[in-house]
Amino acid sequence: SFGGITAEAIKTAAKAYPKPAVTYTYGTAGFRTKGDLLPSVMFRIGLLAVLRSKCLGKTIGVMITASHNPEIDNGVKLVEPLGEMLKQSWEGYCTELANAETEDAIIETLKKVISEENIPMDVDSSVVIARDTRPSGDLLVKALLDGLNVMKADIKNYDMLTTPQLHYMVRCINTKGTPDAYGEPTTDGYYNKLYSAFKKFIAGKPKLSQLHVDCANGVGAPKLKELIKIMGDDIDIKVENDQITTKGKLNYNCGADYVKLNQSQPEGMELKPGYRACSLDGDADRIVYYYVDNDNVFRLLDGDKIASLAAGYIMDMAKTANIEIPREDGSKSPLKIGVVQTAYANGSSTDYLRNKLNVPVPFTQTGVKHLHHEAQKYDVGVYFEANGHGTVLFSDAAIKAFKNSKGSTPEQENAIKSLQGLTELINQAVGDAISDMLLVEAILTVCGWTLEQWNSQYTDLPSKQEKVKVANRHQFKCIKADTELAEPKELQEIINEEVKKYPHGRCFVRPSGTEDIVRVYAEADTTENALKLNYTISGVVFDKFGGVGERPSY
Ligand code: G16
Repeated sequence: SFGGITAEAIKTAAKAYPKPAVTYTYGTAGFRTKGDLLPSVMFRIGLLAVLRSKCLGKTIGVMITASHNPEIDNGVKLVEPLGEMLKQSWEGYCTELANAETEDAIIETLKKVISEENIPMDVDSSVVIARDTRPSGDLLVKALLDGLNVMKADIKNYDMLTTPQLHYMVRCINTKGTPDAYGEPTTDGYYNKLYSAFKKFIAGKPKLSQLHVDCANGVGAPKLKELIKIMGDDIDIKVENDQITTKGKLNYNCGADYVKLNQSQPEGMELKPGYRACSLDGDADRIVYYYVDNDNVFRLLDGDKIASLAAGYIMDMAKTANIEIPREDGSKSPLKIGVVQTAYANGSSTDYLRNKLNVPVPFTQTGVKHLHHEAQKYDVGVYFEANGHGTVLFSDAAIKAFKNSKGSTPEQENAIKSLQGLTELINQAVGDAISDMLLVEAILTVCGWTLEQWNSQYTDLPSKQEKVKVANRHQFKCIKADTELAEPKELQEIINEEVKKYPHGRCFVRPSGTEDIVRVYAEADTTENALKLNYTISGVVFDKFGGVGERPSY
C-alpha cells in the first residue's frame, strides 16, 4: 500500500484520466502542450507532488500555466520548498509517470520512485496549487485535485495567482517560524512585503511619471490592480491589456514575449514619446520595458538591460558600502557579484558587463532553472534571460552582513541600507515581473533616470530571433550552453561559414522546450545583416531539416 492508500484506489481514480496517444516531455519549464491533452498529466503530477512532499517533509507547489504560450496551451510545473524549480533528477520521474500507458504502469512507476528515493510513505504531505487565467485551467485543476485527493494530501488551493506568487507562497509556508521566515503566505502578505520595501527604498525622492503596464490580458492584470490599491499614491501605474475573460486575448499580439520577439509595441495600448511602458507575460514572470523616442523609434529595454541596470547599481552600492563577507574558512573578502546570461543575451550587453562593469558573466543553457543554480554561486547573483525572465539572488552570508553592518559615514550607511532594501524588494524564490518592475522603478527613482538614460548604458547589436516549425525538433542537439549544435553537424558547419560573412556575426539554432518550434537567433553589425544572417539559416533549417508550413522569410 502507499501509506495506507491501496493501489486499487489509485488505479480506480486513474481510470478517469487515460493517457492520450502522445509522448510527453518535461521541457524548459515543465510540461507544455495543448490544454486538452493535459488532464492525465495533471492527475499524475498530483500523485508525484505528494511523493515529493513526503520525500522532503515539506510543502510542494504545483502551478498550472503555459506562461507566454498561446491561450489554448497549458502546462504544469512543480515548485520546490524554497520556491525553486523542481530538482532536475525528478524531471525523469515526471516524464515516466506522464507517459505511463496503463494504470498498472502508473503503480509501477510510483513504486519505483518510492524505492529509489527511499520515501517514507507514512508521513503527511502538503501541496499548494494555483493556476493562471487560461480557460482550460478549471478542468486541469480538477484533474490535479483528483490526483492529490486520492493520495490524501493536505491541499491549499490559491485559485488564480501569478506564477511567482505561487513560488512565494511555497517559500513562505516552508520558512514560517524559522529565522529565514520569508513572509505571510497570502497575496496581501506578498503585496505588503514588496510595497514596504519599495517605499523605504525611494523615500524622499521625487516620484517617476506614469508607467503603462501591458499585462498580456493575463493574471498579472488583476494581481497588479490589487498591488496598486495597496500602494496608493506611491506609484502611478496604468494597467493596460487587462481583458482576462475575453477569449483569445491572452498573449495575443501583446505581452513580454511578443514585444521582445517583434521588437515592437503591443497592440491594445497607446505609446507616445515621453510615455514609460513595460510588458508582462501571461503568468507575470517576465518583464521588458520600452518607449518610443522623439523620432517615434521603438526602443526596447529587455532582460539584458534590466540585468545591467541592477548589476551596475548594486556594484556602485557595494563599492560605497565596502562590506567584507565572512567566508567558511574564517577569512573575509569583498562581495562577489556575478551576472548569469544565456546564448540569447545581446553581445553588447555581455561586452558591457564584462568590460565596463568588470563583472564575471557565466553562461548557462536556456531556462531559469539553469541560471538560478549558477547565480547561487555568488554573494549577489544577478540572472536575467534576454526575454525578461530573471531576478537577483543574495547569499545568506550577504544578507547577514548587510543586516549586521553599520556604516561609518552617512554615504556608507545609505549604501548598506540600499543593499538590504534590495534583498526585500527582489523575489528571492524566482524571477517575478511585478517584483522586477518595482526593482527597476526603485533604481530609476533613486538615480533620477529616464528610460533614455537607462538605455544609453550600451547600444544593443541588431538582432533577430525567428521561430521555424519542423517535423521533428528533437533532431537538434545543442552544446556549449546552447551556442552550438552537436547535431546536425552539417547545419553547424553552414552556420560557421555564414557567420564569418558578417562583422559581429553570431548565430545559433536551438529547439524550444516550451513550444513545438526551433528558435533561430542571429546578431550582426547592422539590422540588415542580422536579418540576412537569420533568414539564411532559418531557410536552411526549413529546407534541409523538415520544415513544416510556411517558409520563414522577411
Ligand atoms: C520559460 C522558461 C524560460 C525560457 C522560456 C523559453 O518561460 O521559464 O526560462 O526562457 O520558457 O524557453 P524555450 O526557448 O525553451 O521555449 P515562460 O515565461 O514560458 O515560463
